[in-house]
Amino acid sequence: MKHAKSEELFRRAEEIIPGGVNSPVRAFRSVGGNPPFIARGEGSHIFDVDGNEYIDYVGSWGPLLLGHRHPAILSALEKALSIGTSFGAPTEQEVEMAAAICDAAPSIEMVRLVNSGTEATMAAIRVARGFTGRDLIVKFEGCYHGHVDSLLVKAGSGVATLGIADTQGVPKAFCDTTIALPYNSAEAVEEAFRTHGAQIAAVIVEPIAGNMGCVPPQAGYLEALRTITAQHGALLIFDEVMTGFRVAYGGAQQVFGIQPDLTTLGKVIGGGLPVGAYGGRKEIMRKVAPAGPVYQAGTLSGNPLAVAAGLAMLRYLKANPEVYRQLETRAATLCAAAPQGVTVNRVGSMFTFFFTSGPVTDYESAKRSDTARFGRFFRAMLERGIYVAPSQFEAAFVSAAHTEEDIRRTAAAAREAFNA
Ligand code: KE4
Repeated sequence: MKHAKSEELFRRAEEIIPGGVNSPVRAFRSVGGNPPFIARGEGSHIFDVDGNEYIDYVGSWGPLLLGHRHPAILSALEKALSIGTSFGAPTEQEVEMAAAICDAAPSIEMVRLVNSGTEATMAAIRVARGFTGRDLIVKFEGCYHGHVDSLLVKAGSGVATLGIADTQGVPKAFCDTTIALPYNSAEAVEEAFRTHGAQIAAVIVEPIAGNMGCVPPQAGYLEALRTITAQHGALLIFDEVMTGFRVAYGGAQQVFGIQPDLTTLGKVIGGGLPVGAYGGRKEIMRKVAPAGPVYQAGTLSGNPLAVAAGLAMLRYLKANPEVYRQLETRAATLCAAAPQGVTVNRVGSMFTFFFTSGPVTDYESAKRSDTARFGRFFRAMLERGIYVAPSQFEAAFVSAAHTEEDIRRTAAAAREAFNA
């Protein structure tokens, strides 16, 4: 494959954008080589500026559950464009969007739209602190909840990818309000609450971790979090930015039958445009300004174009539930291609090939993966026209646009690339 134009663009980009990218994981730092610059997407494929074509398993890191340029999303956007781009005032479709989110998840009785997953988690922990009057937050090693100052402690995703112990620029005092525990250990949570229970405002968790690579909750784990937080008067926050509307229409909380107190959403609910959301029980959400004393705001929150795309996505998924069965089937077929010695974790259409004999149940076991071998696998797949997540510590995604032929081609490429 030729990459001359991408290489030239990357050289220019590195001069005027940190690392040449607008989000660290896009820079390919942990897998080697420089990223192709994307010219366009169509369905399950993307095309770079040098004319190379790839089957895309990143899907904008999760939002594109229906693939690139789905007609339902495009027509909603064209219609929205005909009335304007932004008003900074309430619109009818924001009410429809709130109703669609509340309809999908019974635990969400009231919801606020924001512009990213980071804003959603930042607001959710602030509301939890305001509601409980407590300061401490429990998170889990390897989980990533966006670049919220106090949550960038032992975080996953780009932080794990770059091997940054913890980011600079966050005052120790902020980190001291966060208790980071191993994922999938109920005992660690029980111990933390025995010691700090009266000061813990909330536990925030990826109900299916995606940011250390895909790591499902072990049997009973989420139930234990629900029981322990309720016992101690702390809130349980499900960060479903990645899992929301992906693993089921009702998200991971539907799959596992757990009702959190607050849920954060993003990615899929924007249909590829910037939308985040946080919501939960009315008695909690009524704390949010202007209804209550917890302040949170946003110039473009509920933006008409973003909400149009998101609402079209949610309405399409509600009307076509068979999408989830297709996602399951396609992803299961693809993951069956993994050889001995590679641990595959998958829930629905989110998956990770860990280059370790496994099992991978938490951040420590994920970090035992051979990241150099993952890098060789990634580059071999890219050369074969397959674009998986450029990090061992990320999830990859199958979309409803991926065809049986896509899966067959990808499995064939993987069988060669696993031994690169
Ligand atoms: P954003 O602020 O990037 O919209 O959302 C932050 C976030 C919050 N919670 C979860 C569970 C998330 O997965 C994310 C963002 N995910 C990463 C990929 N694993 C975004 C990709 C990137 O940082 O470029």
